[in-house]
Amino acid sequence: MTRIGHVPLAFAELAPAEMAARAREFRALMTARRTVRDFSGRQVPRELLEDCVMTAAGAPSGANQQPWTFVLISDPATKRRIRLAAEEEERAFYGDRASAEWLEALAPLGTDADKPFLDEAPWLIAIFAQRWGEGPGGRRLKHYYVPESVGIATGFLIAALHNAGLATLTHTPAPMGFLNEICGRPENEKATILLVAGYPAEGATVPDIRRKEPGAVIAWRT
Ligand code: IYR
Repeated sequence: MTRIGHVPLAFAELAPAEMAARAREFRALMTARRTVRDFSGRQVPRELLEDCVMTAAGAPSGANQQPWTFVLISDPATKRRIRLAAEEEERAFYGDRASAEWLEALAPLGTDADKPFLDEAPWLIAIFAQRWGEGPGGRRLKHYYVPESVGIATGFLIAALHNAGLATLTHTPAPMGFLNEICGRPENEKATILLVAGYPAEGATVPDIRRKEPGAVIAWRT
């Protein structure tokens, strides 16, 4: 395979004061993001979702293979099927699959097997990681750094949705194989996260959590 052509980088240098201000503002914006579990049924236009997803699709990926598929679901019947299938898995998880240690870690958040947000929120985004793709002549093309790439894209997506004024929840029913069937995705794709997006319900509350201090998350070697 030949090297692809190169084009000039579009880079607009900012004044240092502007850089500092933007870093601060973005920190404040993103720190204010909270995982929401109570969603309103208010509609959200699909164009908003498309812009946010295309922000995610611009994330860096291993060998630029862009190994992701985002399934955008607003159809009530499909959301209901997903809710029912997820709650079945969750009942097994909270019933006997999860270790006592795991349940203890979750207890402060007060989560349980009921997932009403899966059919109340206007949008579900099922994020699929493509373990392999299609190469020349329909041959199987191995993808590299798939979990890292899809994780980065998911971070972009959560940031984009928050920036657009939407509440989000990262939901991970396990196992998630049922999403392939409901979303009609092929076997090379593995569901990684089911992202719930919409407006928060009126009066929604969130756990009173604290973020770790800089000293606990940063190790400087200057
Ligand atoms: N998937 C389950 C359990 C769960 C696990 C973790 I780790 C969380 O941070 C939250 C929930 C559920 O969605 O309830």
